[in-house]
Amino acid sequence: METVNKGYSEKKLSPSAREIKNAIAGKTYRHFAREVENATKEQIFKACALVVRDLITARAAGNGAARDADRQVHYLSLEFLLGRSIAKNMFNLGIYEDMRAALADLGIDIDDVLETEPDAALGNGGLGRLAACYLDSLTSLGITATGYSICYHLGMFKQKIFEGQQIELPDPWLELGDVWLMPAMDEIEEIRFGGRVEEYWENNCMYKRLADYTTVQAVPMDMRVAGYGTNHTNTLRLWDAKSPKVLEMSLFSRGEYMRAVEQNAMAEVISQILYPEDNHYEGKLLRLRQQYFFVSATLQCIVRKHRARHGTLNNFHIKHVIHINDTHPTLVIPELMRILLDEERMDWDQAWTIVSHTVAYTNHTVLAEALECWPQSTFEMLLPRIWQIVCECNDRYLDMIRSRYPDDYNRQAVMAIVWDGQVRMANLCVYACYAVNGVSQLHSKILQENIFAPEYEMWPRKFYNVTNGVDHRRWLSQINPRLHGLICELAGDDGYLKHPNELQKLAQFSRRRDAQSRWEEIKRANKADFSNWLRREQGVMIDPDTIFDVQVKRLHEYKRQLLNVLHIISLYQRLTENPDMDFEPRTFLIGAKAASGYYAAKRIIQLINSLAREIDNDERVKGKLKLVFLENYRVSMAEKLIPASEISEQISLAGKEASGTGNMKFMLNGALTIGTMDGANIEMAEVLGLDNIFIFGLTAVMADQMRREGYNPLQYYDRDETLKAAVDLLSFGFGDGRSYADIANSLILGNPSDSYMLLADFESYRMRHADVANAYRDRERWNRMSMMNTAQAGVFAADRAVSQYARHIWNV
Ligand code: 26W
Repeated sequence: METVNKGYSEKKLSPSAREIKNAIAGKTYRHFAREVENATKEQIFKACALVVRDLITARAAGNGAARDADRQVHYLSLEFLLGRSIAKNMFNLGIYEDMRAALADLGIDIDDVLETEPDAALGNGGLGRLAACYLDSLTSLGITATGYSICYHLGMFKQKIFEGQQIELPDPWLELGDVWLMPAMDEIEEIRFGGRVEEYWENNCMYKRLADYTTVQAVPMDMRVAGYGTNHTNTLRLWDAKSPKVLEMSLFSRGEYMRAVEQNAMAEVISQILYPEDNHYEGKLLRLRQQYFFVSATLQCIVRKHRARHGTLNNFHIKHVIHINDTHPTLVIPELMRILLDEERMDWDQAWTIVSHTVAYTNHTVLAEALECWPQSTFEMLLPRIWQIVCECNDRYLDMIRSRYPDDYNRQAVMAIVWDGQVRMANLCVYACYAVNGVSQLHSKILQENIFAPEYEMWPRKFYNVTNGVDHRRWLSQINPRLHGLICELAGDDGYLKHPNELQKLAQFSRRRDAQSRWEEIKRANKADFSNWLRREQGVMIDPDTIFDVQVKRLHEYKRQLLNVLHIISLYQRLTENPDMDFEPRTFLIGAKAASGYYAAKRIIQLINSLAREIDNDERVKGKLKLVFLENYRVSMAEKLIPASEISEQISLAGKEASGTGNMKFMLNGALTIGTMDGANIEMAEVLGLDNIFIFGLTAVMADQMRREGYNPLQYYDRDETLKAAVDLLSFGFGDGRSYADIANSLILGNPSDSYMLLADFESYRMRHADVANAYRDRERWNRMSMMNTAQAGVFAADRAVSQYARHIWNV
């Protein structure tokens, strides 16, 4: 068809750009009956996305052989925090420049198209984003893998700040985000809930089946994933819950109109919303329904395809590895047992051999309040057959423990799967899975020595460490094109894209003044870009000639945003007492969402906003100190912020942050870390050397010891004037009339107080910040440190992590 041409010469376009241009115009016309110049920006976005999607589909069509691989990975995660896809896909397809030129030729700025895409926020934080990074690496490394999750209609809530407080708004991302999804109506699965277990005889054997159950349909919504530098593609399958049509019709015909609609809604709520709790579980029935829905649909799908190809499930564990991302998909274990026992009619031992050779588990947190335990009554009512199987697992497990440790009742109590009216998902995982891993060296050690110590004693060879990694192509090359350009120029090529360790080539330039000054200019330009963006987005002005000190992550007490606040208060107080002091001007940027029911976290958000306002209204610190609460922190904001960041705050109490992955993204972009010896910070310090990172505070061992000996925060409060003044300001309150005595009291009064030992670490944190400011003044030193951070960040690439999973755990 004829395309629009606003008088630009088509001759300037390369043939491939011209094809893309025609394709966009074609999509706009066919899907929306509009010429490009009359289309809305949403329609243009969708048209571009469809063009991109077609290219991925064409790649997929070409790699049918690869999908018949010998052994496949199935990555099950209740969260995939994808963010935006269009730029990522264009990058991986290598069509970004053509697309930009094509759009320019249509009179459209590519950035406007990219900005129109909503984030697919199907996750809370680290665990969900990790799944998204790994899916990219799996694909780029040519590994045959499928990701599975739920097609939440509402993703992570949008955060608004109103009068300093967090308000949660719904996130109906599918209105535009559905453009990436292709329903596979021929692969719908039926999921059964409730009912009762019925025993029946056949050929002199007794079998079990569910009766009087209700069903929900699981509709696959597939997102095709393109890799970088390969034609290989993979699929992310998101399950959408639908009411079964037949049942609904029968109710209608019986005149039960209201009940039919009710049942419809009951079924469809399953995929309605992502639970916004991070690192905190609640034994909610709907959440358990989500988990079983997801797991059962996924397994039925894998099993059906396997049967069609092999005619038997005897070799299931040879052909598949099912990876469970934290305990959320644990029900795959009893669900696969159910299929093998009840449908395939295997005996228990045979079924167990298959299951226990198929499943691998990654733990992502040691916080007790995050370990999932379901109340037995809920579990039994919702999943009666699964409950029987879990009980059988528990009985056999306890028999085994008793035979190994006959008189050790305590060991049974700790290791049991069902205990005290609770079903403990982590214990079932460790029992059933052939591999269990943590996500950083320290975290894996804590799992082995603490959380799963008796299990480790029983099966030491089950336990692994795979330190997390991030998609370095997204988190460096794509989001920081200036730095990418300089790295390629210095390194001589873009080889680091496929071989992240080649970033080390930068090290030899870290002392070169010319390279340093270009490095610095790029950071300055990124800071200016971010400042402009923030002014447009949030109406806040920040000065790109101040240090950008950033803490962005979920709001949680263990992550200690409050420690950051106490330090900012201390700087503020010092400045107001001494306005003419020599002071390196700083902008503190804090972004965080609090789980909707997490009161203490919401209070901290309010506090940050009160303090930000107080500082803004104080003429004495103008131009020197600024604090901004970044509203609605999300993947697409991180992509703009991280390239502009200079200091990365990674200040969790040692022993609490399993790994952290934001820390790695900052490091890749040349920000320097101020952090504790926690999670992957330790490994960052190891590759950087202590000269290139600002480490402070208690180690995990010291913190444990201090807790055992009786930690007393008052002792620090009484002794440290600066600390005392900062804590007292919380109680005293701010110009907006708000006092935070409750927070101050949680630190120094009460039992327990200061659970995350902020006061113990405050002084060392403050001293380290003084070192940061000094280092910043020495531009030569700072730039060298910054370059060394990027140079050493290659080990934190997801490609490395996924290769380790492939070799040591998945055997693919
Ligand atoms: C059931 C409630 C719930 C929800 C989410 C419990 C636990 C979670 C996640 C496991 C929390 C999470 O995202 N953990 C983070 O995982 C990252 C990836 O491994 C790590 O880098 C972070 O340190 C860890 O907090």
